[in-house]
Amino acid sequence: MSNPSTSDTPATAKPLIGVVMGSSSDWDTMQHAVQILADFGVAHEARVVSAHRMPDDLFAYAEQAGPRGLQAIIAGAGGAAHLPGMLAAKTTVPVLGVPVASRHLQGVDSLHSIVQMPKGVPVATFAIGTAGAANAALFAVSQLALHDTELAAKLQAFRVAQTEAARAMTLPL
Ligand code: RP5
Repeated sequence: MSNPSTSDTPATAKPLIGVVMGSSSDWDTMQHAVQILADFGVAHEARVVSAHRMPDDLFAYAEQAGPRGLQAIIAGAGGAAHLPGMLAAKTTVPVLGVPVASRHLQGVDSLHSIVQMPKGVPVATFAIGTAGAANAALFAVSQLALHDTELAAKLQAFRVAQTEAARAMTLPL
């Protein structure tokens, strides 16, 4: 998997989904969101936008998200994970928050930081770690698929393949 700075879809494709994270150390988790978007052929971009280390960039990204045509922002962060909430404070583009597992508190701190938004500023919050990153992307795909029949067919095929894989599971008995 490539580095975040090189994972944008081609410049000709206008990104529909923005994937942002607080640090390059979040990439191991957030690449799972990017992989899903790539698999479904959804135009996207991925970049580091740190709430605490580059707050002006965070505000600019949020303010430009709507005018740039982003349909959702998937935001992953760990620890004092203010990135998703502060993005949501500055844009009405839906923000999907992914708590990244932190070094000391295993991501429970990240989860609490992201999920406990005050009334009126929502962040859709997903599971800690790679499942949350993948599911945030699948959720974004499902929202886009409401108005894209080709994408809806791909999503249905994904679900069928997943069901077949589960049915084929065996146990070491
Ligand atoms: C957060 O701090 C990032 O989202 C990351 O999960 C965490 C640690 O960042 P690094 O110290 O690894 O850059 O802002």
